[in-house]
Amino acid sequence: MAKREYNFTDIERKWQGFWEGCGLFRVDETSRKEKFYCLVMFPYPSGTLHVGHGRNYIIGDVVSRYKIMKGYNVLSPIGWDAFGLPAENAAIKSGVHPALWTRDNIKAMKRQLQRWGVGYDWDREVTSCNPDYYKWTQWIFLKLYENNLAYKKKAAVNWCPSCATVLANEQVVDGCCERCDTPVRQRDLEQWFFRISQYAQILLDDISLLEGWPERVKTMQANWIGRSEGIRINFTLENSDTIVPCFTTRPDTLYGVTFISLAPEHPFVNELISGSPQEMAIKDFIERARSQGMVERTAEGTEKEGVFTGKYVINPIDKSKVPVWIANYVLMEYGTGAVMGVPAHDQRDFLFARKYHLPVKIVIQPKEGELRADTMNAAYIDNGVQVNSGVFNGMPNTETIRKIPEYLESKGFGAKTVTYRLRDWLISRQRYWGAPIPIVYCEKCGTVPVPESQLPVVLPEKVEFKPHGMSPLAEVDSFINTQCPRCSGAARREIDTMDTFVDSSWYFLRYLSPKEADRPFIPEKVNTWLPVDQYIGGVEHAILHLLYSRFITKVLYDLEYITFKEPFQHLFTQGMIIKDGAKMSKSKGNVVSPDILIDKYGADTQRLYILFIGPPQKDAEWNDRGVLGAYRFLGRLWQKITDYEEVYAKIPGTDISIQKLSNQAKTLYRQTNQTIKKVTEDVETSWHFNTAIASVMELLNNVDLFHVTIPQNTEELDFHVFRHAMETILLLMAPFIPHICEELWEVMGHKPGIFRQPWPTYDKNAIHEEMIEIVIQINSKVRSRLSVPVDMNNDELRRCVLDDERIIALLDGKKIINTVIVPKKLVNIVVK
Ligand code: ANZ
Ligand code: ZN
Repeated sequence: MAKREYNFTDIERKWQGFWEGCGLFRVDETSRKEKFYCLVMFPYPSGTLHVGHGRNYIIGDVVSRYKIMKGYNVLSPIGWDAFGLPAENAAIKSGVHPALWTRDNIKAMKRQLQRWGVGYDWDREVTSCNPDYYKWTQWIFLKLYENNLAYKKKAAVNWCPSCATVLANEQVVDGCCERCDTPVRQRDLEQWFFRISQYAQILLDDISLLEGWPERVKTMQANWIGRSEGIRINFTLENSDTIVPCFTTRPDTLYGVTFISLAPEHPFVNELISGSPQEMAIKDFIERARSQGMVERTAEGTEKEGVFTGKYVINPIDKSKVPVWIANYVLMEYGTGAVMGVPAHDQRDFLFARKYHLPVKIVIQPKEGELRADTMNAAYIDNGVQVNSGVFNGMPNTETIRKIPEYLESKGFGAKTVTYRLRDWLISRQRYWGAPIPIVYCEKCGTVPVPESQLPVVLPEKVEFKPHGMSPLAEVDSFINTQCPRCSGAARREIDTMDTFVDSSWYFLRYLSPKEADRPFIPEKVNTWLPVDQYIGGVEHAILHLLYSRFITKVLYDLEYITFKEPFQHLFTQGMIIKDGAKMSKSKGNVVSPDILIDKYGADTQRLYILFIGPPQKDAEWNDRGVLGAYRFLGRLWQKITDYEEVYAKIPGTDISIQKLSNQAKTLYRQTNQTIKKVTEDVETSWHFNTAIASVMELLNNVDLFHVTIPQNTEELDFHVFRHAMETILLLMAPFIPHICEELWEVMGHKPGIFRQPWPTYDKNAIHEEMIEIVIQINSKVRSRLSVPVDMNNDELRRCVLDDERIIALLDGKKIINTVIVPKKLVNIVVK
């Protein structure tokens, strides 16, 4: 018979068709098997996937296939996070409509995913830019609006003059637009917000429910929420009743205040400076500070700048007179927008004071050594003993940090408060390619939500794309002009669209009933299938996407639509694939295209290499030679199995009894069982796919040392051990390299469908370490030898020796006085 070629192109196409045909990834909702919801973050349809993206989907596929073999009812869906800026930028640049651009990209990327052989239930595909999806994104907006969790306010926003759009804080990198690098400015606009701040505490508390999340991500979530316990201390404007509260976490330093600073946006600022001879100069400074952008203003390296208002406040604790400044490093969005300046004990205040020659007053001295205000060159921020602090002198500041607030509260000079860094979620975008916000403005009725029965508010198709500040929707009269849902009078539509993070904050619910026309999701279904058992995605989403999804889940829980409090039980964040020292990106030109590699070596080679490249949680460097190594391994596997293609059918399988095996077969059988144990542990507990694969490679090396003899009858067991080793390799590797394993499984004479096989289990008796030979002496004369496992302890060994038939015969009629054991060598029985 002609040698069978490893024709990966045909093989991969064949098995992809097979899985589709038998519905391997189609969920049977009537199944009684335990459910397993495996979710990969749905991709943004940017055009093409590179091998770096592939890691995410391939890892997800490994988990799904493994769980299928473990007997779970696996749900593995996919969809498209299809709204967003790039589509609109493409429209501006090349005139192609975002809808077309997106649709074509989805088509191309879908093909790529399928070529990798990653399995999804394609019947559940969701696309966030389709009206049947965004209808329900709008519904979510309405629910938030009805419950006072969506509101509109004028707010300073990050504005990119070049992209002509508002940017979220995270889109600002070093004070510049993440996309085009133009310096970001501040601008006031009426914006829609979601009141996520109301959920700050519960989002923080429930981090404790996220058992299966990486510690690092939980810490990032906690830091982003940024709970801070402190006190608002009321400073009073000199000769006035006006109170300026300052939020501080260090009330122990209150006697050290030598100035206070207001944010440039602080509402008192106008009142303070009007009529001042410095008014113009101050206004000028404020304008500059505001144009700096929030991120830059608070960055550590940014110069601390300020201006004196000419006014003073009174420190409530010692009635001292304190100058009022305006400073760039104070943000209106945090605390009270006003800070008490303690240069001796806060580094930013220290730099500020040195720059503007403000006094430095030490109120905490270290236990050892004494600081001097004129010679210190950095703030002293550690603990110590209170000085210059009236009745509190001599106390440790760890004590006054509690006592001073108690005193202030008793006098009505302040109130303890908790502040969060988490800001409300700005969801308005002055963009076309997003879900329209379902709001109408009526002269008579004011702001009116579009009733659910009128959803979706459909995005008009015919619009002009121009790179200027207004949304293209602003010019579509047929969209803007509408009827008031309340009074039927003429009204105007909101023209902002929603942040795409709103689209992605609930998509994992839609997968359970993607075609449901009357509801966003069916409660019974989501309550059965959620929380997601395993979520897989990039660490770049460790903060916002996950936080927003948690928030929306909690809102739906509170509104009693769902019964679970957290959407994602386990989270896995995979590392990036690096090429030539950098993250793969089109602009850097270091992208490795999966298509070329698949044409040349096949999908399994690429999958194997991506999984073998290193622990999946870590970044890994791409190496073209590694791909070749993976290809060669598949070649060897192919060869080893197809070499005996005709034998498998002739010699039917049989149980393996370890006692009857030759020594070399025993060794291979043991190694095979050890490999099952190792791979199962690596996949199940640590996700070390690379070491799992390495141990299978080692097993294949061991098979090479094994002399396969073609048996003449079934009694000859060695061939069965070889067969068992090869079948095990296929089963263990099936989640990683599914196509070739399916093909070879068939070559070995099985009915097609390796994923119908259970995940292999190991023979506990066979797994023991090697046997060694122990010399048995009687009265120091060698009488026998015994083969025992090396890890046998002395007691077991003694029992084993005394139970041995030959020894029993030799000892007949004699009395044992003593047994001397030299571990791993000999047992000497002393008799009389
Ligand atoms: C006086 C003081 C003395 C402070 C000292 C610190 C050390 P966290 O822990 O992050 O919550 N702060 C308050 N509001 C601010 C604002 N709007 N913009 C900028 N900074 C602000 O930080 C709380 C501290 O940050 C507060 O405590 C305040 O400075 C500053 F030795 O008050 B502290
Ligand atoms: Zn009206």
